[in-house]
Amino acid sequence: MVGGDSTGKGTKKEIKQQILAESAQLESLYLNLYKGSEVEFEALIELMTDALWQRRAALKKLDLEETKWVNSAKTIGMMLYVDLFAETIEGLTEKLDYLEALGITLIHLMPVLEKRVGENDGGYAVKNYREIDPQIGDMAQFNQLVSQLHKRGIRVCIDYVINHTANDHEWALKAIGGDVTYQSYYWFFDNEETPRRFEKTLNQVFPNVAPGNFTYLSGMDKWVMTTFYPFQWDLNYQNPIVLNEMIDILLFLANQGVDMIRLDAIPYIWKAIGTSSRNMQEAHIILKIFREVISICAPSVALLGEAIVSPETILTYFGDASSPECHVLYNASYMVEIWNAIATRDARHIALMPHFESLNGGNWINYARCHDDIGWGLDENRIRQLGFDFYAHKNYLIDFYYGILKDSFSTGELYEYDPVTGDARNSGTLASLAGLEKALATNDQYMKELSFKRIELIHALFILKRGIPMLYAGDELGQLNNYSYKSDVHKAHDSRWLHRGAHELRLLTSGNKIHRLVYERIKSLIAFRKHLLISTEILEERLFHIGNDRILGRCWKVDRSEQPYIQLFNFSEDRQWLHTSDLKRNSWHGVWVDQLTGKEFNFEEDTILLGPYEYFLLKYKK
Ligand code: OTU
Repeated sequence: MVGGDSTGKGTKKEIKQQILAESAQLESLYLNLYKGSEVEFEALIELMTDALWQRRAALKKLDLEETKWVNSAKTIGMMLYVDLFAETIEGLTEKLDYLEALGITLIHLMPVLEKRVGENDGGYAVKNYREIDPQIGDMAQFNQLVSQLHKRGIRVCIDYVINHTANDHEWALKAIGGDVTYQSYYWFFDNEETPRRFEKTLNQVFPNVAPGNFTYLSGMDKWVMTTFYPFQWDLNYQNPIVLNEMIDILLFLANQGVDMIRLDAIPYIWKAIGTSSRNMQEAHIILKIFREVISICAPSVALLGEAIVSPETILTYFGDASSPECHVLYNASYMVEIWNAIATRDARHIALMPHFESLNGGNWINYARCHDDIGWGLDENRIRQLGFDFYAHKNYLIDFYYGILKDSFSTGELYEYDPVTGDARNSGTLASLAGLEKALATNDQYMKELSFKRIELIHALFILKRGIPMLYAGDELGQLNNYSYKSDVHKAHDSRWLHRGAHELRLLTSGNKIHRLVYERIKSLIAFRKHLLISTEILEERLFHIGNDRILGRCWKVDRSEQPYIQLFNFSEDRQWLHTSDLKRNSWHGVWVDQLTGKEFNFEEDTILLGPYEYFLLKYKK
């Protein structure tokens, strides 16, 4: 990194020299992607120089630590919408005690930048990347918030929607006005011929709510590429000026003091006719360029890539030996398999997952729910290997979480249902999907207890896992589905709003007491993780075989301890026994203590009993 001296700023010329001295890799990536674009590369160096010149001394001091915090086992995240959580930035400032008491050390504030007027995909259609959305506050308040969070030891992540802008972004408006320079920022076509050729090999992200990948603009009599909603115009990264603009904004955001930037929809950023236009090699080069720029100009800022694709493909976004890409990625496959195993009570869906170690010093984010739907990105081969028909199995999960199966405890909705193929994704809050909504509606004590245990188990599965646990605000209170979106014209067609209700803090004091119990339990799980890992890191995590398919076995190797920590999770509402031979096979003998409850287990006895949805974290005693 450069600018290591946090006191002396150096002249602009010196800063440029420092950047040039470190930009060999950047230059080769850039000029390989954009042949003959020496002028644009020179412009990139200039804008980087400006950004580094403007970077505050306090941030440069943080830069000396680089992104070490990303790998700390003490990092616990929560993602939230500012407006849903606290209406405004000021409102959020007043709720910081709540987040701190819960033990959160990283908050992901979902789209905070000025969004499109009217329908805006929950803020993922950005009108202006340099302003905070006026409905929640302004940049001065945001900067204040960041420094208050930092004082409390809480890091901040914001979204950067890089694949598209809103159609009321300044560039789009200029393009509509006939400015060809800005038309070249997007994918414009005079007629439908090229879009048709493109469509032959493209998939659809929103086949129901936004079919097709192109939108006809009648006022201009032109077509524009819109992979997501028609008001989200895909940026054209084949134009190096677009990349320069987007890097300029990246550094502007980094200079606001945020610690992490979530790059939205990275698999989509490079398009080429005759291809799927997803996960293209050039998309990786662009991410490598982002990473080089960040490590030169703001090395304490981590890039979180959002790629919800197959696990093998997600992994590639950590980069390769030649150069790194994202620091952090979502462990989407683990999320899907949690729900798969919960519905089927079959731990093998997780137990048989291949191990994907994060690369290039990066880390995974583990989570169960977020603001999006659950897309069933299952591993077809593994499902077949377990003896199930893949399509029947997937349909079972879809119907199970829709709640229409007789034995389903779940209350959810379909998302992007395709009546022709029967394919769909599912929406719903963690608690409703885990059975709390049905249990409360029927006031069945047994179902209430089971759903409580399920909610706890699901949280334990990702809080007690190597990586960064990320909670979705509201889940810590066992919040239920919110159906009010159905009466809002901008939302009714998009069932993801089912799990985007306002944060119901009142549940702590009023309403069914089960919400308070959920909150207390999750709070203690977070505290437990932090306490357990206070002076140690998880060096290695692996799954081990257990003869009982209802039980998942996982262990951690931690430093300063010869014996690992052993985790056992029961995925069933029935009691389950496991033979201690499944443990002794790994050379684990003697007496072990559950760190959560203090309960002791002697591996010399024949079996170990786990109650409904019970889980243990065992440490060797003697
Ligand atoms: C993301 O999700 C956001 O998380 C969504 O809230 C946005 O609507 C969307 O981008 C557009 O900005 O398809 O169903 O592989 O899965 O980018 C959610 C990545 C999505 C995609 C992901 C996208």
